Amino acid sequence: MPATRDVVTYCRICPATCGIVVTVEDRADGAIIVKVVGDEDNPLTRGFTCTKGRHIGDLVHAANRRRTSARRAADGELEPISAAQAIEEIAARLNDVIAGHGPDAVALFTGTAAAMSSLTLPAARGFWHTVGSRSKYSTMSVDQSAKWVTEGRLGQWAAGGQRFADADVWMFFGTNPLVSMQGGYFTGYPVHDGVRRLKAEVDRGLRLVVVDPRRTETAAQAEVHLQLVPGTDATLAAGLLRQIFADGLTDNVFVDRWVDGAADLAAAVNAFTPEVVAAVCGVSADDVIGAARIFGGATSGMATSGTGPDMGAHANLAEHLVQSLNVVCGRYPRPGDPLASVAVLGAARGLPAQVVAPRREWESTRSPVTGFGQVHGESPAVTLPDEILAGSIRALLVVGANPANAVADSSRMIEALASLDLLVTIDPFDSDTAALADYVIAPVIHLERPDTTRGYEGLMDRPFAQYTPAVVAAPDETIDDWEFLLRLGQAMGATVKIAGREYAPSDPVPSTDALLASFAGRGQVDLASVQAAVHGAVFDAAEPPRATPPAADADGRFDLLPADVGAELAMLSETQQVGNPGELLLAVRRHKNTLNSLGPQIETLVDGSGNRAHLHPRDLEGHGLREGDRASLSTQYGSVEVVVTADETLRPGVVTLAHGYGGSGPRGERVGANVNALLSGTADLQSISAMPRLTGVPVSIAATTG
Ligand SMILES: Nc1nc2c(c(=O)[nH]1)N[C@H]1C(S)=C(S)[C@@H](COP(=O)(O)OP(=O)(O)OC[C@H]3O[C@@H](n4cnc5c(=O)[nH]c(N)nc54)[C@H](O)[C@@H]3O)O[C@H]1N2
Ligand SMILES: Nc1nc2c(c(=O)[nH]1)N[C@H]1C(S)=C(S)[C@@H](COP(=O)(O)OP(=O)(O)OC[C@H]3O[C@@H](n4cnc5c(=O)[nH]c(N)nc54)[C@H](O)[C@@H]3O)O[C@H]1N2
Ligand code: SF4
Ligand SMILES: [Mo]
Repeated sequence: MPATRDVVTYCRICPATCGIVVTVEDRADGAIIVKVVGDEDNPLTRGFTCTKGRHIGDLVHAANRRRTSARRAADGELEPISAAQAIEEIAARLNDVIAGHGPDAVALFTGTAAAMSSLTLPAARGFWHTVGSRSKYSTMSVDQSAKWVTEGRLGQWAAGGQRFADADVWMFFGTNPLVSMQGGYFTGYPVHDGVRRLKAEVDRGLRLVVVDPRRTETAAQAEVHLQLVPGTDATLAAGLLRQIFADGLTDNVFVDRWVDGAADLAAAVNAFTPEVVAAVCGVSADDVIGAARIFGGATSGMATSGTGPDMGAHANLAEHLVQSLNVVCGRYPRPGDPLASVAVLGAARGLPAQVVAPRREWESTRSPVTGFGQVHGESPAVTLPDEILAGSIRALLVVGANPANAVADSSRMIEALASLDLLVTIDPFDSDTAALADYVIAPVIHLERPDTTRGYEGLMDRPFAQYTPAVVAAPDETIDDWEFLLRLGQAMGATVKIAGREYAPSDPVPSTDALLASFAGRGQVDLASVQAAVHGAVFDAAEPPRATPPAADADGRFDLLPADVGAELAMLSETQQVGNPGELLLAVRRHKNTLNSLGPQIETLVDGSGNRAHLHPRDLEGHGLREGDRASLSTQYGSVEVVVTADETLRPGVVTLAHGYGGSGPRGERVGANVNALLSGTADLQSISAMPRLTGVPVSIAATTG
């Protein structure tokens, strides 16, 4: 029997950071992960895992995992190259681009995998600062950019949101945390051990309202489920606001002190009667009234949203109105209240209970090529092809992202990426983006690196921290993301600042552990104490950060109805219709076994049938389709072939097809259809954010003959 050992660590596929115990077999040719189970002794996640976590070894050891970096040769094929050589060559080429066209001609694109190691984003920020380019992109602009737009138009509460654990009510718009582990972006919803946490809170008496076209795992727990037509959230939220105003359920003391435009908003939503909402959204008028009363009648608890409302026809308006529910009801921490997130390895900061006034940075940062400005210092991902094709961006560095797959109108993105002077991606798999790249850097992946939970403290409501050593050694020729970024900056001749320290070109590169220590340098608990708690620990000694009193001169106010929001709302009340009656609408959704484009290439996670289109059984029958049939799914922009499956949880008339498929599988074949081949990257873009329409998109389906 070969020797095995158990290593206590946590999964780093998604931000739920489930504690796991990994059984490793030490073989002559290296260590192999043979088993993964949930760590019952992890005080935060208590043994919870999902299938992806239990198959994390299949990702680490996947046959098609990239173990050596590669350079595109003259014949178009990728040839092996050492990371050190690649860094030298890339640095020289980036410096050439900057010398010829200025720093903005070099762009950075970060994605979800960049957030799964606590050092990658700090390193990317440090590298980016040295390049000095303003061309920054991330997947946030094809995800929930409406949240950033809303902060910019409505304002935000400096002390963040209320805590889930103390709430009387919670209203989820278009998020299914029991699958996605999300529940709203950086709100008080606990993503850790979320399945049991949600149930425990409902058992305690939390009143749950879910707004979702699918009877999701989360909706099944709700007191009221508003199963709306996708893309109609703005109308629904306007109706909820109308009812709350009509019933006098607003927090008038809060509104008087901190809010402008309440009377204007009340007038603007007046047309959205329960009957109008019922007709547009396809829900019952009584449920609209009931949901408004449950929310407005409570003393605490928030309305939070996920991707659903932020990917539809009126994404920015919908998000503005969802957040307005919190504003008019004053659902924010007051001085002395504990904040929704904690700090253990991070610095404890009390935050003031006051409004950060709206700031419309996009108005002063418009691109001469696209006319769109920046939101949170980022340009919209769908506009990247325009910048590339106009010649304003010539080199792109992709970190933990797969833009060739993830962005609407994938063929347009692919055409643009292929025309770059230089495309570099750091990716353990041959993603659609890697297939176009001049250099593909092979990174160390999760279980091969030491790490801490420092990067996820913003999502935790208890003062938990965990350190993990590397569970297995990384393949010799791989390089960690942070190290690649640091070395690249140094090779370009720059001093790079990461996690509070500066590294000049000739400085030695620190170890990952040394960098983790400097990243935890301002924490409430020292790294050594965290390292001593193998399963992670809740550090009760760490004071929960609390909301502090507002500054004496705090004069920021929420703006409920700025002119552009008012104009969109007026337009909405005139054109309240998404699609035509009887038409099928495509909606976004996530599945348990895949995380964006991670999963389809792993046979233990996804069976060979590829990306299945889900339809209500009645819709299958109505289109002459049966379970497992092949069909072509088409929009006015494109067509893909899918296998259909019956799904009773869907609202009739809704079709779901997950994103992330369509890349190459273990044998290089395409796995499933890419939904972004059906979506436009130029039509129906949201104002300000250029967010493409990904949900509530009319589709047709027909059996594939022959
Ligand atoms: N297993 C798994 N987990 C993931 C991911 C994954 O791919 N797989 N991805 C991660 C990422 S990158 C993100 S951003 C988060 C996202 O986290 P969530 O936003 O929670 O994602 P979903 O689980 O897809 O939930 C979105 C819900 O919106 C509903 N919906 C669709 N259209 C509409 C609409 O127009 N209005 C409303 N109200 N609802 C609508 C869908 O039915 C679905 O239930 O998940 C993260 N976690
Ligand atoms: N139509 C449609 N499109 C969508 C969505 C939708 O719902 N519908 N959802 C959108 C959303 S919310 C998001 S966030 C985006 C997702 O967009 P992306 O973040 O671009 O998608 P991922 O597939 O998660 O890409 C992550 C890449 O990182 C690689 N990777 C994994 N581990 C590591 C690592 O340790 N280091 C490095 N360097 N790379 C690693 C993976 O192999 C993968 O290629 O897609 C968006 N696109
Ligand atoms: S939910 Fe699944 S993928 Fe996310 S951390 Fe837990 S085990 Fe990993
Ligand atoms: Mo996302």
